[in-house]
Amino acid sequence: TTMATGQLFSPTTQALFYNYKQLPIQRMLDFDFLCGRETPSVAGIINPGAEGFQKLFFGQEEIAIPVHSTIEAACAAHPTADVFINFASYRSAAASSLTALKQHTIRVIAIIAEGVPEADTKQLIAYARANNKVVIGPATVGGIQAGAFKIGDTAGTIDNIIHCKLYRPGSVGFVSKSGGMSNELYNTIARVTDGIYEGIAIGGDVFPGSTLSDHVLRFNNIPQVKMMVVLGELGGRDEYSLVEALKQGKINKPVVAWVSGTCARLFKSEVQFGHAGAKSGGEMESAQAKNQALRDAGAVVPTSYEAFETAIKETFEKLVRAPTHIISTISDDRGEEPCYAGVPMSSIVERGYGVGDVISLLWFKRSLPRYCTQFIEICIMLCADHGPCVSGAHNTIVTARAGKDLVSSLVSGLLTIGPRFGGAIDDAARYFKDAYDRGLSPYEFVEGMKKKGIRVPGIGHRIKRRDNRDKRVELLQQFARTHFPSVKYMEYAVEVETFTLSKANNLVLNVDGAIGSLFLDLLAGSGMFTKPEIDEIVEIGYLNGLFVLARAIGLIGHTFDQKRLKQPLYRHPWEDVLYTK
Ligand code: Q5B
Repeated sequence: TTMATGQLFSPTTQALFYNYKQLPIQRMLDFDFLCGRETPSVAGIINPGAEGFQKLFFGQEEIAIPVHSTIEAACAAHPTADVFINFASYRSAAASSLTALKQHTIRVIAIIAEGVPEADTKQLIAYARANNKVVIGPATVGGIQAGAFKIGDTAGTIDNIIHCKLYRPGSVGFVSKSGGMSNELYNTIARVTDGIYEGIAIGGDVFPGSTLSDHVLRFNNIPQVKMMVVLGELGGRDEYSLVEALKQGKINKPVVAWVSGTCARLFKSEVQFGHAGAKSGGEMESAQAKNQALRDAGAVVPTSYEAFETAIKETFEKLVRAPTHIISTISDDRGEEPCYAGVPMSSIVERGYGVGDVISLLWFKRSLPRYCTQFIEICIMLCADHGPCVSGAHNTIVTARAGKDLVSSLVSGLLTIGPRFGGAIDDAARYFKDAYDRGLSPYEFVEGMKKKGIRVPGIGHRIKRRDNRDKRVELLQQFARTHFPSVKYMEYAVEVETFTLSKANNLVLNVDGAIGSLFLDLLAGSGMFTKPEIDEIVEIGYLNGLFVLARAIGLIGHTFDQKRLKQPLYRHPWEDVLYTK
């Protein structure tokens, strides 16, 4: 990065101060001391015709700063002082600035004087540009890099510097035409952001040595600067070069801008405001036109100066509070060890937790009593497999025999889980809960479902019959009767089964129906869930997850089994297909 496009100052930057002005120099040194700088930021003073030392304070200590009679002598004596702060009057400012610019040790000059002839300034600008040097001003208070370096009177008294937190860097790059208003903005920016990184007042002349856009482009290259605030003013076209830079996509950090002087329209004739440059020449140079152009180019431009603070605040908050794209509430892997619902891995192991506990943490976001986690584990164990002939295992076997990998074989089996095969638990819970809670008799419930043309979920099985009951259902019921405080939903499901069995032998309460009704008892009887939580669990449908998880164990087993047996590609036999028209 060249100097003109990057950092101007650092906490070790030193300046030469032209014309002995005690107050601004002392303020620079006070700032240095406040920031904890090791060296004073003023290396030497140039006082034409005088030589010697000037005594000033650096904290409580008095220091002697060398005084030189010429710019050349000062530069020779302080070759590392690369900033030239020019407090000359408007009469001699241009000549002394040009001499300073010509010294190879000087990189940046700040010209404080107001009223420097425009032709002279233009010459300075041309020289500076050609030699990759930066001119701040004329007609400026200067600028500041928070916590590092301050030009002259910038930011006023020490109290104000503390108040505006300028003793340490923030992340806002600020550039203003007006020096007085920059003080105001240092305050505002400190209130609504983490503070200023660097603030520059370019000065109120028609031809500033460096422009608003020069500094915004420079800030854009400084990593510590996260956003820019620009305060322009009516008159001149400087803001349009910023508009151009924005339009050309040269600036990728947010710019909040305001061009002051919107009140100029209230006057019948053209008004010259405080700055030489601050007069509205034509419509293009009006504050309104420049605000609109900046807004159109993508800057954040408020509707009034009063709304400037809010615009800065909101832009900053968007930066620091970047909206997240994912919310997660069940686990956290950022600490020393992962946590499930706040429980660290080590406690899970130390406390001898089982997979039922892990499921209760990750699915239900709480530790459930032992009988509940044991019930979950029994569900997982009992549903892990049901032989090779069921839909899921069949698909997995066919896929494994087609030479596919574990994950493909597994998911091809899992994909069959649904309303008919294994995935009826949620619907069983929904319908049983609704019927029981509404006080429907089994007859009313089953006949009501029939009228609607819906098969009762959890009822019916392909091979299980009244005289060949499903052992898994019995085991689950036994466990629940022994350990659950209440099994009212299960009893209801059994009454429903008694009724359906009176219609057909195969309409037994199946494993899905048993788990669905028993889980309702677990949710209602454990005292661990509120009514709305139970409704949400049933509505979202957590319980098919138990079958999916369990059967994955069996499907993985079937995949390994087929691979172990080196089974060839499966082809269904013709004899088993009815070919018909
Ligand atoms: N009928 C399970 O049917 C099956 C009726 C019904 C009213 C019912 C069927 C069903 C609800 C869904 C359900 C989970 C498709 C089952 C599981 C895991 C598994 C699997 C394994 C494992 C079986 C005969 C007559 C017809 C039907 C009527 C049947 N079910 N009426 N409500 N629920 N159930 N699924 O044998 O008058 O002749 O037209 O959809 O809970 O998947 O091991 O295999 O661990 O892997 O094909 O246990 O019950 O009976 O279709 O021939 O019907 O009964 O309307 O009446 P089937 P169908 P009609 S556990």
